[in-house]
Amino acid sequence: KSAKNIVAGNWKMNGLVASLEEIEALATLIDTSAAADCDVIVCPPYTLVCSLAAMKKQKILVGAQDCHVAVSGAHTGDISALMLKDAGASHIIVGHSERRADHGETSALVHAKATAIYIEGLKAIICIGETEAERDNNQTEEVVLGQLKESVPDDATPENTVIAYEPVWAIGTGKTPTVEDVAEIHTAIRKALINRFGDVGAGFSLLYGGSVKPSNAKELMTAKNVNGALVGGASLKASDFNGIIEAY
Ligand code: G2H
Repeated sequence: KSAKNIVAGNWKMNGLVASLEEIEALATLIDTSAAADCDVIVCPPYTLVCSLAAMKKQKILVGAQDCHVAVSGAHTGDISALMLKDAGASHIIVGHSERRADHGETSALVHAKATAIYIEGLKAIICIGETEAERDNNQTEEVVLGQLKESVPDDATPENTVIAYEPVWAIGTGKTPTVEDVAEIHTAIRKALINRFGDVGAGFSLLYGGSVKPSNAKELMTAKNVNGALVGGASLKASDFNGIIEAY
């Protein structure tokens, strides 16, 4: 695999990590010593990006969970990519299915956010994935490749973009697709990237997300065209997150 391996934690809006003491305790326990061959990224809520980055914890890259498309302006409650860069973030997740569902975010908006992220020289983690109904209707590939096409800008490169495939029905549910299913859709994503970007398409890191835990990480991570994981629930407990990092 020529793409870089990545394990990224998405803390979402979890009370367990809502205070500085808690993130310090958690971040201190994250063990990246096994991560010789992969980048470790932690994406806390906005309010903790600055504190986590200030810890300068060796080998932990800091990310955010979303951003606005604009650099600044009258957008009450929003945060720009520039602000996140200033706070110490290197990566920003965009298009997570929870944002697509809770805030009606479209692939066109995700595309605009990724562009805003590139302008600041940061890296976008662009999420795509089908719902259970779409899967039951055999529309998985059509939906996922459609979101990929519309969400990923033409100036995406393996250096500024990571793709995360997260089947919506597997998020926080404990259910996961089979390794064969993951390999099949990741291979379809890889082919679409090579068709669009040429040989460079082989270099994009493709992460699997959805109920990844230490017990299934190894198997999921060895699937064809899987270069790592985007981890929600299991990233809130250092021992679980460390177990997933060790899967590399
Ligand atoms: C999918 C994932 C993290 P979880 O949203 O992005 O969450 O691992 O809890 O299913």
